[in-house]
Amino acid sequence: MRVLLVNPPNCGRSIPEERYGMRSLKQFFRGEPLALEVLAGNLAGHEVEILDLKADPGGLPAALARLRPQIVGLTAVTCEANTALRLAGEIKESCGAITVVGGVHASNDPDFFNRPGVDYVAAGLAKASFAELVAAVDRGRDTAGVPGIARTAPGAPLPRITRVFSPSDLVEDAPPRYDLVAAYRDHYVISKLNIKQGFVASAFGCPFSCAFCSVDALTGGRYLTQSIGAVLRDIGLLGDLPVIRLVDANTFGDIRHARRLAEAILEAGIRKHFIVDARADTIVRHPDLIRLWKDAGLRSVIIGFEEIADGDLRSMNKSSTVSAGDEAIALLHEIGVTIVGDFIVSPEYDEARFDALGAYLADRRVDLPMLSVLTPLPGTPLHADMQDRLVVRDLDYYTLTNAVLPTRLDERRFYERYAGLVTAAHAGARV
Ligand code: B12
Ligand code: SF4
Repeated sequence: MRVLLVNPPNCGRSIPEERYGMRSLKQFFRGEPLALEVLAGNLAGHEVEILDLKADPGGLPAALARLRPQIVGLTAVTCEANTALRLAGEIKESCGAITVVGGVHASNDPDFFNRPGVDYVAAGLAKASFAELVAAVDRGRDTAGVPGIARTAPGAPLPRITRVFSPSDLVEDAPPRYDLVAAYRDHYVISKLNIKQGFVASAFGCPFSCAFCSVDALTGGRYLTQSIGAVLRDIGLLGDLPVIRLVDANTFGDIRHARRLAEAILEAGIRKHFIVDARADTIVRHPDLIRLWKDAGLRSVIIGFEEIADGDLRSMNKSSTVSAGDEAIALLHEIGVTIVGDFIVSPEYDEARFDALGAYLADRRVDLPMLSVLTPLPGTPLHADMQDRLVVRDLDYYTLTNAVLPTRLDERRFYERYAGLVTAAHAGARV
């Protein structure tokens, strides 16, 4: 079959820009669409292309005309959901292809895509299930029974999507098709540093369940690791790229696996810089692991500090503490690993809480603080708790840089304080 996999363009809207002319809060990130490369890897025997509209925003008509796809798969996070829906409608109208939407938003809020223009919704890791769907279409078989994927029924309830994810869903013997994005490779750089980076997955899901996080739905709450051999193979496939971002939600969620991976990188003589996501409490509990990873090339750790008071961390079900954050910062500086720190600014913040976060950031040596606004993302426990309080429901604004809940401060003042923190954080950035 001819299959086109589409990464939506950078999208999402900005309230501070639209209402108050503040441009500094709009973020545009780019990186290779590993999800689509992974899906393509398991479609041997089919003619597959990847279209990255983040790198080539006007590329859709030409790709449709060239490939004349029979199936088009779209990926989308929440702020891309409206765009994916619109693209699916345009694609169907233009070439009549079967459209399938998957990814973070489809996994957390599959009903959203139960609309005209979308034929199937895939939930969770879909490397195996998407290949099963494509094979069923190819052979003219019934497509209703593929676990993990539902046929849409606009106007009627979407059938319940069930699939119990297991290591077999990783289909490890089929590597990601990095070659399919070769034409876009120059776009995949770490912004500001202009260093090329490649993405590799070493694990999926997370053993924790923070209330605001939408990762749970991707694996049905399980934490699944890729075999060491598969991770080394994927690093090798990326050739001479100097930086490897392990895009796992939590790279050190299984300490034994994380240790074996670092040892294997050292034994194989791989000389790369690695960027990983890790929790502060894990770093504090396992300093030897972090030292081992430093030897293996660890350059930066992305840590979700989230909040600066233990009560707030508890209410987010973060299962970590402010002091663990402080200890992790000290340890990483001692070892010589830079820290990218994620912080969540609540719309509930008043002047005093903004002051407190500003003082914390000025005091702690987080090399690059990343500040997002607390956003109840559909499908998360936070959304279940707060959906009645939402004042913005248009998913275009769910970029994590807009207040979709009421602000305690006057709204303009909230964004002024938020923008002030972001500017200060980036001015002092050391990554
Ligand atoms: C790498 C990454 C990016 C990259 C690349 C994404 C891309 N497609 O271009 C970049 C840097 C561009 C990016 C950008 C953003 N990101 Co991001 N990103 C990630 C990260 C770290 C890893 C994703 C990944 O590659 N995983 C590995 C692949 C193999 O797994 P996967 O994506 O889950 O794909 C599997 C399944 O989901 C499914 N699947 C996925 N797509 C499809 C499509 C089809 C057709 C099918 C059948 C199946 C399917 O099958 C895949 C293989 O098993 C995740 C966190 C995480 N660890 O999940 C956040 C994450 C996805 N990002 C997030 C966010 C918020 C953003 C931004 C909005 C940030 C911002 N403020 O701007 C932007 C969105 C884009 C924009 N507006 O500019 C959130 C999404 C939350 C949500 N519900 O929306 C996450 C979960 C992190 C978080 N903070 O919680 N991101
Ligand atoms: S530790 Fe990180 S990845 Fe895991 S649930 Fe919490 S926020 Fe999500």
